[in-house]
Amino acid sequence: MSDIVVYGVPGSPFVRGVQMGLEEKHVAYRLHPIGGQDTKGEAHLKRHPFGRVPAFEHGDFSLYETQAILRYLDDIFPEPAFEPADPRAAARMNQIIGINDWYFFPKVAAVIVWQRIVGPALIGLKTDEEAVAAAVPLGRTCIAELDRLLGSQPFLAGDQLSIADLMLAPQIDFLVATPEGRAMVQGTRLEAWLARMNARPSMVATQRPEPLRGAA
Ligand SMILES: N[C@@H](CCC(=O)N[C@@H](CS)C(=O)NCC(=O)O)C(=O)O
Repeated sequence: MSDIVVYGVPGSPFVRGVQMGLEEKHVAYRLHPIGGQDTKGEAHLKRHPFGRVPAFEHGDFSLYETQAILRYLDDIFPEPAFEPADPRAAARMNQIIGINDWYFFPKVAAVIVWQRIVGPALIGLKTDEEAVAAAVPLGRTCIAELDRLLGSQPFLAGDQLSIADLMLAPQIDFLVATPEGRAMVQGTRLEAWLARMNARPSMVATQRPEPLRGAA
């Protein structure tokens, strides 16, 4: 059995990013599924005191925070490299991770995807239309900026797949399952990028489970 364990809610974009990293590197791992309602439970808080997913173990080494996990994987399994050697490409990758962690996930994707898909599917939530509408302007800014940074490159930080693609593809794939997300991404170069990412075996192998797969 693999000594790598990913603890996470199946389908969560951050969890999926770590799983994709392991799939891309062809490293065996075990997904220990956590229920959405169990992230703040005692057992999981011991792994992740902030009650989030993913949490990660490699033998006796435990870690949380998606980008830290992906950087660690890149250090111990160097091929294929996820961090560009070119300083400017590496800086772009880090910039895009920052956009995801500070603006795009917490203020846009988490709000719209929760209100439109996850909340209704898992707890029968009635969508708060005002919350969705309030998240759209920043969403447009994030998507416009990611589109600009992608430009005509194959991947977000240049010629090679990087941690930026691994973190953003699961987020944007989830967002475009909502009408607001589809409208934001339509007509941008991110559409073709997402199609290329969705064709990768790492994305195919880490599909969201059924209740979270459908379009809102
Ligand atoms: N900064 C964290 C963010 C992780 C995060 O927010 N994960 C979400 C799921 S995509 C989560 O755990 N949500 C559950 C909750 O808030 O209870 C990371 O990079 O791993």
